[in-house]
Amino acid sequence: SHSDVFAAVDLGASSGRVVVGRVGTDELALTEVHRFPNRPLRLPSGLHWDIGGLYNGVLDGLRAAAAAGHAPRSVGVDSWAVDYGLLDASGALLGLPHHYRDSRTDHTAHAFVERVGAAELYARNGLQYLPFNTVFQLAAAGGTAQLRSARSLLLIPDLLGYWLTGERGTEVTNASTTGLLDVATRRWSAELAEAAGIDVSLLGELRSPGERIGTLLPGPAEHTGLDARTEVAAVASHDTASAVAAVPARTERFGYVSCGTWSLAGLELDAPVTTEAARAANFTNELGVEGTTRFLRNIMGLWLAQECLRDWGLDESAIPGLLNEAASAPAFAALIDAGDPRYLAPGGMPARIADHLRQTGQPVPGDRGGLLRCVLESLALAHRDALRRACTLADQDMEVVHLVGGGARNELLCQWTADALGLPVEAGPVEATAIGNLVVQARAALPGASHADLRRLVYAAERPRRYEPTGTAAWDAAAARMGLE
Ligand code: LFR
Repeated sequence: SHSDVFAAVDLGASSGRVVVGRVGTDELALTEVHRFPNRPLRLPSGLHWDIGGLYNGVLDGLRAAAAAGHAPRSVGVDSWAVDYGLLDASGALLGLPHHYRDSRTDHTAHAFVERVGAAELYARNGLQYLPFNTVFQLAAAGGTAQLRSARSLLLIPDLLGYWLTGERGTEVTNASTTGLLDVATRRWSAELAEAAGIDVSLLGELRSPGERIGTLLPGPAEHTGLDARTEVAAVASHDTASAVAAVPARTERFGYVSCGTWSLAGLELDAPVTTEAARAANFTNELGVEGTTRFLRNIMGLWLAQECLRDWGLDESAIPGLLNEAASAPAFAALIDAGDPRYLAPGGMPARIADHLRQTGQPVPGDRGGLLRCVLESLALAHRDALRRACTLADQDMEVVHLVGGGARNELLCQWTADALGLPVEAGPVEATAIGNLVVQARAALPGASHADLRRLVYAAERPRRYEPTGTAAWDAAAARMGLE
């Protein structure tokens, strides 16, 4: 038996981490060597990512790995999707990347869809409508000095990969979230680029998960203390693609919810589904590892709860107490549509939820536990709706749901998702994204290992916790009340 060490850089909306993993034929052992906050910048020009701070966090994490004696064979970077930096002809970054929750696409995204036609757009890119898709961000940036001077566009993980290695390119799972990739050919679409008002040459050469990007530049090698021959590898650089790659499924008939700041709920398919019904239900066809399609829908996720906590001035230590209060609050007293883009922007979340409840003639919970219960029940209902619709649209069935990511720690959400669906939920791993990042790197070093083998490896190392459904009747009634499946 053979094993190797790899490093995963996993950037999330509120924190980044560097995880070292030893992966072998029957071994998967993780060590988190560094975790750092990701604090967005609110500036007069809008909401941005502190990309310099993130890059320093990456370097610090790799240095921590080297200092602890790890010598990773390669490093892989994943992050959230759609956001990008623009480079000028010399390779210099033109301004801070915008945050996908920035409001500048609020009006332009719809206008773009009207101009191109929703059906035409879906037939071309197969993506659900989300106002922040890269294609809409670029349309909103039309006429800016930055876009005029730009000679290349790099998605966040590819930008960091460029700083680490000097090599440019675009990893394809993340490219599939831009709205600029042709869903049929899986190449950049010149028509979509033109519609967005950019030259297709701005978009980098595509690379696949598992491909080599390059070796560390002298600067990063020196700063981190890693060997200059350390490779940077393309992984499934869209965090959700990495998370789905790590789903510890033992059957092909599974649904998944990658549950953290967002809940991404859907199926892994061999081919995209771009029917009119799929478009009307706002399902997306993003790319996964091994040429698979991630047929899923975005649901607001734990963002709803995180933003309530922030508004109340509470930190993570308040969560267990609040969850206890939620567990004893009245059931199904108030429900919201957890897929509604009205919850996209930061700020004032409890008041926005209360407004929504009043508008729909529902009582507003009188305490925090009640509001949290409203959020979690609404999320469980949204998971049910998305997964049931995905099965209908793709003509598949499902016998188990894998819930991975930070949400797997939330016992109420896992149990309620099982109850709502009337299916067992297997919860975990919490660090699915980092694990997916690592196993994709390891794949090259484990000849003959199939994707199913890697999933079994994850299952053995991080045995999920199983939640059996305890009765769906009340959930059927709640779903009917909300007009959901
Ligand atoms: C999850 C995620 C989602 C994507 C959203 C914005 O972290 O990557 O898949 O829709 O963030 O990029």
